[in-house]
Amino acid sequence: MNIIIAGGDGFCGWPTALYLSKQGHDVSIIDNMARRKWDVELHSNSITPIADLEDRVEKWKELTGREIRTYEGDLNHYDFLKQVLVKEKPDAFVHFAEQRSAPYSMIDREHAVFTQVNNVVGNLNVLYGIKEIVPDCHLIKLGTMGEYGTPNIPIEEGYIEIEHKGRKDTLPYPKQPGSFYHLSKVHDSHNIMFTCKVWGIRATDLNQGVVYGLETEETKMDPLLTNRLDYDGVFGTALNRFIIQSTIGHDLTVYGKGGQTRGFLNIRDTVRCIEIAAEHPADRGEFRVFNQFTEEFSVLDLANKVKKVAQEEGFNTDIAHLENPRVELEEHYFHAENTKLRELGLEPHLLTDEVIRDILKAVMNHKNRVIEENVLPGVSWK
Ligand code: NAD
Ligand code: USQ
Repeated sequence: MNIIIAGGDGFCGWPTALYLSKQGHDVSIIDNMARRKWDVELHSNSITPIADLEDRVEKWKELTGREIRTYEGDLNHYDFLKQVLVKEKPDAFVHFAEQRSAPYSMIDREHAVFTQVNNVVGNLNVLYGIKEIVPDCHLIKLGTMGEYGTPNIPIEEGYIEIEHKGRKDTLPYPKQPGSFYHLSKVHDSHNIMFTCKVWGIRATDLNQGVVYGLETEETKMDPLLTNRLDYDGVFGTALNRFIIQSTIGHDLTVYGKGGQTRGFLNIRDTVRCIEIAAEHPADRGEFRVFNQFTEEFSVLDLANKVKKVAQEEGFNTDIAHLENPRVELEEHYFHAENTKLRELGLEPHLLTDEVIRDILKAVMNHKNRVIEENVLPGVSWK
C-alpha cells in the first residue's frame, strides 16, 4: 500500500512511518518541521537528542534497504500538498500533522488562532486534495479522546443512539472539549463527516488518548532513529512527564486533586492501530470513528505508579498537588468504549511496572538535557 504519513517527523508519526515501512508498505512523509521550531520558540527540547529527518531516513535505508521519501512542506500550502498527492497517489493518508498541545493553544489569542488555522485549514486542504486528486484514498485522521470531554455517561465510539420524544436516532456523540486545541479536533471531525456525506470521502477518525512511551522496535535500531520525547509544561504529557520528573528529583506535578481520568496507550499500540485502520479501510462515504486507547487512569493513579517504580530504582520521589492551571473537572465519572480496534486485532501493551521502569531507564541516559525551568506548567486557562 502507498501510505503518506503527514506529521511523520513527530512523536507518533516517526515510529509509525518506520513500522509501516518495515511491514512492507511504500511510505512517504510530509512534515513542515514546525514542531522543531516550537521548541526553539519555547526554549525547550526533546529529552532525547533527535536527528534531522534526512539523516533519520538515510539511516533507515542503510539498515533495512527500505526507502522513505520525504516532502518538507506545510499542509496549509495547497499547491505543495497537491503536488505530493499527484506524485504519490496514496492509498491511505495518515494525518498526524497538527499543533497538538492544549497549553500551547491557550497561551494567548495568537496561539489559539494559529492552532485552529493550522489544524482546521490543513485538514480541510487534505479533504480537498483527496477529493480532487485521489478520491479513493482512505483518510486516517488523528482525533483525540478529549473531543468528548468528561460527560457523566459512558462515552461511545463516535455515535450514540438517542431516544427523544418518542423518536430514535443514531447521532454524533456530544462534544465538550477542554481547550482551543481540542476544539480544533472537533472542528476537523465535523468537516470530515460532512465531506464523507457530500463527496463520498472514506475516513477513519481515531480518537486517541494520551500516548506514553518512547521507543518502538524500529526506533531502537539505532540512536539516529530515536524518537522525540517531550517533558516540558507545554508539550509534555502526563505519564511521560512524571517519569522524567522522577529522574531529575522533581516532585511529580499533579494538577489539583488528580482525579482527572483519561484514556492512555503505549506508543507501540499507536503504530499498530494505524496499521489496523489502514488494512481495514472505511467504505466510500463512511465516517468511521474508533476510540484509540487501551486503559483508563486518573492522573493521581499514574503519579502513584511512577512514584513506586522510581522509589524501587532508588529515587526519592514525591507527589506535589499544584494549583490546576487548567479549567477541568478534578473528580468525575469516566468510562469510554474502546472495543472496535481490539475487534480488528489490537493486542494492547498494558502499563506494568516494567514498562514504566524501561521508559525510566531510557530517559535516565539523557536527564542532563532537561531544562528545569521548563518543567512547571506556565500556561493558565484563565
Ligand atoms: P508532534 O507535534 O510530535 O508531531 C506532529 C508533527 O506534525 C510535527 O512533526 C509537526 O512538525 C508536524 N506539523 C504540524 N503542523 C503541520 C502542518 N501544518 N504541515 C505539515 N506538518 C505539520 O505530535 P504527536 O504527539 O506526534 O501527535 C500527532 C497527532 O496525534 C496530532 O494530531 C495529535 O493531535 C494526535 N494525538 C497525539 C497524542 C499524544 O499523546 N501525543 C494523543 C492523542 C492524539
Ligand atoms: N496533568 C497533570 N500534570 C501534568 C500534566 C498534565 O495533572 O504535569 C493533567 C492535565 O491537567 C489533564 C491530564 O493530566 O487533566 C492530561 O493532560 P496531558 O497534558 O497529558 O494531555 P492533554 O493536554 O489532554 O493532551 C495530550 C496530547 C494531545 C492529545 C490528548 C489526548 O498533547 O495531543 O489530544 O493528550 S486526550 O487527553 O485523551 O484528549
